[in-house]
This record gives sequence, structure tokens and C-alpha cells, in this order.
Amino acid sequence: MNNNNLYSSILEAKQQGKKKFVVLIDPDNVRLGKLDKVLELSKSANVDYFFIGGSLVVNDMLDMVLGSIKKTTDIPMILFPGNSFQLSYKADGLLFLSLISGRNAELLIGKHVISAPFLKISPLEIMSTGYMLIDGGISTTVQYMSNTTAIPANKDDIALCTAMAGELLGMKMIYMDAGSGAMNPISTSMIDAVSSAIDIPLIVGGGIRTPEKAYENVKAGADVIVVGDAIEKDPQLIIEMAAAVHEAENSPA
Ligand code: 1GP
Repeated sequence: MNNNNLYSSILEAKQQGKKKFVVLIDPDNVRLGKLDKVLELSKSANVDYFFIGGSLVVNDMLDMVLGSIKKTTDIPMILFPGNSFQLSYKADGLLFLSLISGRNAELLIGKHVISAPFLKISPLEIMSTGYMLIDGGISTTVQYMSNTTAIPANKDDIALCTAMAGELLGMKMIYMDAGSGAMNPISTSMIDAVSSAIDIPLIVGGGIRTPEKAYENVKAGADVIVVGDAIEKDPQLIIEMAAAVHEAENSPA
């Protein structure tokens, strides 16, 4: 199994109060011309990581997308798999997600048992991540595909206890997600409650459309911000979003 570089960099940043910005690339939605633009802008904006994945991934673009990224940038590529087929050794790491907000045994442990022997010998850095779906006001693909109920948007206490349980089970990170294209992103009150209750890094995504919201989220306690949908629509947003997230590390609370 590979080294621990990616996780160490996330953890170290958290300890130093630094914030990370991630661009999510869904291989199903990528158009080649746009991908080049996204990569160029990500380079100049100092994007910290790419997450690569989607709930379906219906085409065979995964390797092609990873190849193009590697040719253009040094930004690490972390797989964010919607299912066990989304695996490629061209990436640098993988979020080994357990859907701890749901009660679907397959997504809590079942798929993991099947993929474990492949992952154990893979060169990818495997990062165990407690994945929590939060209601984002519309039924997103991930909610439908996972056949689980999301945590209600106003139930900060349920989110907090779920994240705590994930940490106590030994997960290395918590990812709170309202789902791609969510109508309502996760509230700052929930981010504040959860981040105060755990010591491991907190990733937040789903429906973040403005640099202001990205900034508010990191101020509320998110360590890593993930944006996909808004950037697919307007790649220029990468510059302002990354600046807002990175700026938050230096400004007073
Ligand atoms: C989805 O958290 C990610 O899993 C990003 O969501 O595509 O809405 O930015 P968006």
C-alpha cells in the first residue's frame, strides 16, 4: 500500500489552521474543451486536490480524465468513487467511503469487503472516510442511488453524533455532503456543531455556488471545501472560490 502523504498534508493543514480547496470532476459530465480550461484555472488558483468521481460514471472516461490531469498539473488526484467499479491506479489516492448517515449495509461495509483485496495491494493511498449525506432540499443522484435517507438539514445533533461515531470507529475524515447540485448547501450551524465535536478533518460539499458560501463554511469549521457543479457551469469561479477558501486561513475569526 502507498504512503501517507495525502492524509498527512490534510492533517497538517488542519493543525496549522489552513484550509484546502478541492475541485470535483465527474468523468460523466466532463467535456474535453472545458476540462482543459478547468485544469489551467486550477493550476493558477492553487487548487489543493482534485476529487474524481460521480454517482454513476456511465462512460469510460475515468482513465482519460486522470491521464489529462496528470499531463497538465501536479495537483493530487483522489478518487471519490460512487461504486466499486470506479477504480484506477492512475490516481494518487482514494476516499474509502462508508455511508455512515444511512442504514444500507452494502454501503456501510458490504462493498468494502469486495473491494478490500484489490485496494490492499493497490498503489493508491486509501483514506477511510465517514460519508454523511445531509438533506439538500432536492433528491440528488447520490440519495436515490444509495437508497438511504439523508440527515435532515436542521438536525445538527444527529449530524454531530454521527460524525462522532465515525471518529470513534477510527475513520480518518468526515465528509458531509448535501449531494451534487443540492438546492440548499449544508448550513454553517451544522458545520460549526460537527467540527467542534471531532478532531479529524471535516470535508464539506454539495450545492456550494459562491465564494462567500465557501468562505462562511471554512470560517464555521470546515477544513476542506469541495465544489463540482457550479464549476462545471462556470469554470472561472475556481479562481474566486480557491482564493476565498485560502484567504480564510489568514483572516481573524
Ligand atoms: C458532491 O460534494 C460534492 O458530492 C460537490 O457538490 O457538485 O454541488 O458542488 P456540487
